[in-house]
Amino acid sequence: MHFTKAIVRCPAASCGAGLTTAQSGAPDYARTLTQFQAYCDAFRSLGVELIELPTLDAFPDGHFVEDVAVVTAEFAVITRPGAPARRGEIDSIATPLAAHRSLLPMHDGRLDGGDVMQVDKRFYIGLSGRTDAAGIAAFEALVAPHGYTVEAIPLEAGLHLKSVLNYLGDDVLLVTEALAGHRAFDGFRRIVIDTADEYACNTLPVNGALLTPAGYPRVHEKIAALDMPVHVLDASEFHKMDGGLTCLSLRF
Ligand code: CIR
Repeated sequence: MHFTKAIVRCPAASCGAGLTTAQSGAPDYARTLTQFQAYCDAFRSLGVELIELPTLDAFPDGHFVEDVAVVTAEFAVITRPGAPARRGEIDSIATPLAAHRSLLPMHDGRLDGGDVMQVDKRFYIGLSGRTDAAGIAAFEALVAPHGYTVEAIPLEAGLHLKSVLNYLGDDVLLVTEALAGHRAFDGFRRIVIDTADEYACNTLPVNGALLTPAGYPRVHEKIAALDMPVHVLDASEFHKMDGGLTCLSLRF
């Protein structure tokens, strides 16, 4: 899919107070902003116009905009984030999205956009600590009338499905060892990455290029075989917040 726009939100000074399981110390705010700007520059260089939302000091995870909405060619689902502390973020995403898509708000269950991987008209949704069966059912009820199908993928590890699995286009998946053998992915060409490199599984395709985190040479070598331009981005501060490159934008 060719993206013309992406919604991003600059991290707030409070970002170090967000949820995280990573035990790698507090993010450095100046470095966070530098890494965020490099991320935005990569999008612009790939022809994507950015819609930049104001910082949300009251929501330290508010820059992970991917979790509060799922945007398709026809509509945008407004999710019910699994972490109660993040639920208030939806109010500030609905208005900017309404200018571009009709909105389908979820009213039941829990679901984070980071658990939703779209491949054409099919959604693979992680059943995770953030997304439950009721959330997946509520999501399916919203998207099925538009011709989309849904498959739940139980997760044993990882925050979100897209922490361990991403679709790079042309039937190619980047997937960790743990999930590579799942029968749902039999029909795909799978690039399997070691558990030690899991963070780089969160590699994001944008308009024929790949955005991937710095520090994972084994993954860089594997994706080089796809013959797509690769933008290696320092994401160390977002890693400390349990966030990756996909979480920082909503593309459409
Ligand atoms: C959280 O725990 O909700 C944030 N600190 C990280 C969210 C990352 N989002 C994503 O992977 N889609």
